[in-house]
Amino acid sequence: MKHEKDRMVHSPTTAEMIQEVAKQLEELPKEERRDFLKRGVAFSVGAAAAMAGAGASQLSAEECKVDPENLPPHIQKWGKAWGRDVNAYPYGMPSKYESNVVRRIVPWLTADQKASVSFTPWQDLEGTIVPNGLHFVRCHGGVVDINPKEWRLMIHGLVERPVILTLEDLKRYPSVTRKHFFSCPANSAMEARGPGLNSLQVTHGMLSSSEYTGVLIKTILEDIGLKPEAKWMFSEGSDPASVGRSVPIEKVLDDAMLVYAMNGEALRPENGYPVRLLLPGWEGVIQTKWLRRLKFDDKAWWVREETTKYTELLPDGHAKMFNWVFESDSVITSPCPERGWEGRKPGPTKVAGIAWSGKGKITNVDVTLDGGKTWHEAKITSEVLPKMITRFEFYFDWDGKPLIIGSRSTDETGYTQPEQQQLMDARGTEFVYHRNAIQYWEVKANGEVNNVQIRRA
Ligand SMILES: Nc1nc2c(c(=O)[nH]1)N[C@H]1C(S)=C(S)[C@@H](COP(=O)(O)O)O[C@H]1N2
Ligand SMILES: [Mo]
Repeated sequence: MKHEKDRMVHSPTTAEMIQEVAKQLEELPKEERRDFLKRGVAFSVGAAAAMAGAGASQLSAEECKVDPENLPPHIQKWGKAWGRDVNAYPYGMPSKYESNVVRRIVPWLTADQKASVSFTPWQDLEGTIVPNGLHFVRCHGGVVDINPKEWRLMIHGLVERPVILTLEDLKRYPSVTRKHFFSCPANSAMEARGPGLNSLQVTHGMLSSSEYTGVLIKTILEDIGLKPEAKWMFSEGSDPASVGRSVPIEKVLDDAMLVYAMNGEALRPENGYPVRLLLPGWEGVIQTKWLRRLKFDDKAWWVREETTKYTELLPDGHAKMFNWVFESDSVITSPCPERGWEGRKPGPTKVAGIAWSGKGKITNVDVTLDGGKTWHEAKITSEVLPKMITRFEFYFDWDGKPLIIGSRSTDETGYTQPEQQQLMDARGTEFVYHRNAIQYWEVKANGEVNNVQIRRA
């Protein structure tokens, strides 16, 4: 790629996005306009909220004030009186000073807030585990509440002994506990054709990671017997959307899990309580929540979510189906549009981020400060586990001049993340899912950080 001729493409401003909606509106048939208009109005509010929301705090001015009398060497005010009762919050809550660390939605993105998505705030997270209350939520029919005593899992089709399991039955099987990232294939989909919103929470917030506890499906199949003709497993949810998908038997017998706990506690309702399917490293849509049925057969089911949806339209007009696995990906989380370097002095500094691959371990992460002309090896700062978030940092002396920063990860298959231009050359302009191109942030001299893309001129 010739960098001298590259150009930088910016994230649109709110005004530009509203104009774009107005233009699309004109092109719509009249009947459809009214519906779209409703979304258009929300669009402007949402775009602004998505960009500004992250900095907003729910604290009063008094609570945010820094009183010099309350700094060392003075005895600080919280050291002069009794604190709260130890069990004031039987289920503990983060500090009130962290009340802006929440999931967020983009209101105009979906027609309602039930078939919708709420994004993980990576700009505020450290380490490799996403707390349960911040795991992204993607639903096609809303969140349902299931009484665990009424939960049943039917396993049938090409098995020797069909069963209907209770939660207690499931928990009697030997369990495993494993850490994995979890992502919707639409993570970064808004970046597929150009920079989307100016927000890390939106560009990469359909990604989370957890320590999962559950039972390998292989373990259950060893007990009930899988017939040799079985080549596929159909998994079905019990919510109104159900979101059934066909899973090839190789994956089922490798590391597919029936998960009942996340980060030490029961799954949250949003994530499929009491039991969800987990297919480590694979796209989220195939990992059925609120599971009710597993059926084994010798062929796939060709359901909606694997034929008309979640396929990739290629330049030659063919659609790629069954595109399950995530390739190597990464993003710089600090700085990012929500957490810029405003007010920062030149000098020793660092950029930090996350990398992940559905194909195994991350072996290497490089960081660029000049829009991809030169790359420097980053330091891995966390455990390196297969199909799991890996943390990296890169240290340098910032001279206070503008930068275009980005990261690219390589996984144990030797595959390295592509540039956006390479991805578009290979996949055309109609793809939206599995967008794993290098994410660039522009850092201005005043510290402001913007979502940009580098394209061949
Ligand atoms: N039953 C059911 N399973 C489902 C869904 C759903 O709406 N219903 N959404 C799917 C999609 S598209 C994704 S990305 C993941 C989201 O899981 P999460 O909400 O725990 O992040 O669940 C998948 N499994
Ligand atoms: Mo998804």
